[in-house]
Amino acid sequence: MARAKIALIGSGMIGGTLAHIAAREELGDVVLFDIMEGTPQGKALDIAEATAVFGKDVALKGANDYSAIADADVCIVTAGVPRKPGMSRDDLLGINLKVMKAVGEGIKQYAPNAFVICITNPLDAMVWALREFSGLPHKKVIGMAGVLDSGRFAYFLAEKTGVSVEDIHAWTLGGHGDDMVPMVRHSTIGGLPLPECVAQGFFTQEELDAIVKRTRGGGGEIVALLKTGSAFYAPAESAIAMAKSYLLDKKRVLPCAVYLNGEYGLRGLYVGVPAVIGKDGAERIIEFSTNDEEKAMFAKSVESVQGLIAACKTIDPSLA
Ligand code: A3D
Repeated sequence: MARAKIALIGSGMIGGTLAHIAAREELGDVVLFDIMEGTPQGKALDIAEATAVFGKDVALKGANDYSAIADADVCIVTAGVPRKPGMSRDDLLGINLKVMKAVGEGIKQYAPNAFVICITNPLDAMVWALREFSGLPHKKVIGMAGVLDSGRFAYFLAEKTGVSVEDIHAWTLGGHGDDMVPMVRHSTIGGLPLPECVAQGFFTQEELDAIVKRTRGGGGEIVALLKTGSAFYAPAESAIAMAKSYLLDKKRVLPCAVYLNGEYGLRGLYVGVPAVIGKDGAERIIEFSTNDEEKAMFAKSVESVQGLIAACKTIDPSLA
């Protein structure tokens, strides 16, 4: 059987890291694409040379022409610009929307059967626009944010309690903004919901509130430290987990930005919820029960996403 083909559209910090992980995990042959001449070729050659050291048989290639992504099984999109200190994700909308148009058209022409994972910010609006521009089925175009945000939440809980990250299941829903919704009641340490962890003395309510706040601002914390860009190791790992679930038909339940068609009482937009990822893409959406407080937080987060989609339609009337 032929090896899977993974196209990385955008070969910057996340794109390069994705290529490295995909090669090390022998997930498939990798094509790095970028508008910058030399960058994708250089990164592809560098990692290809490393395959001889880590002993994995995959081919890597760099390209500046969309024909190189032909018949890709998976496309992971990071093309665009990241945040710098002082910027919000929403400040990227105008410039990255134009990039999504070019990328969507490239995927439509050369890789219409691919499973597409968008990472470009502002995530929920960009994955919506990318789906519109590409015309691919909604189930085959999803956004990466929830795995990262939930990973940050789980890491902070592990750091606080000393419990293995493997035994912590944390969930964040909603849009990938600072008003994302960490689902405290549905997140568990060794199966114990977080409110019960407070009752059992793992941490105080104040400490839990501080972890929730830090999770919401997790992206900004890294931007402030790096100064020249945003997080890339954890975002790349998160997208690889999603790609792997698709390629190996693992049917993992992962929080992803997926297209809602009535679930959570919403229609016609992308927002972060738990979804089963398998060979058909986002195969099923899981609906968490929500109390009044969670409903209100989710609604606020969704409102921000709706505002960004409306802005996309104003900037590019073809989307209206
Ligand atoms: P960066 O290292 O700047 O890489 C972006 C790459 O895109 C650069 O190599 C550019 O040359 C390239 N590019 C620009 N325009 C085009 C185009 N039209 N076609 C093809 N390539 C193009 O950024 P990065 O890798 O750090 O981040 C990429 C994106 O991911 C940014 O928008 C970030 O904001 C976003 N991001 C999202 C998350 C989420 O959790 C959703 C996390 C971290 C970063």
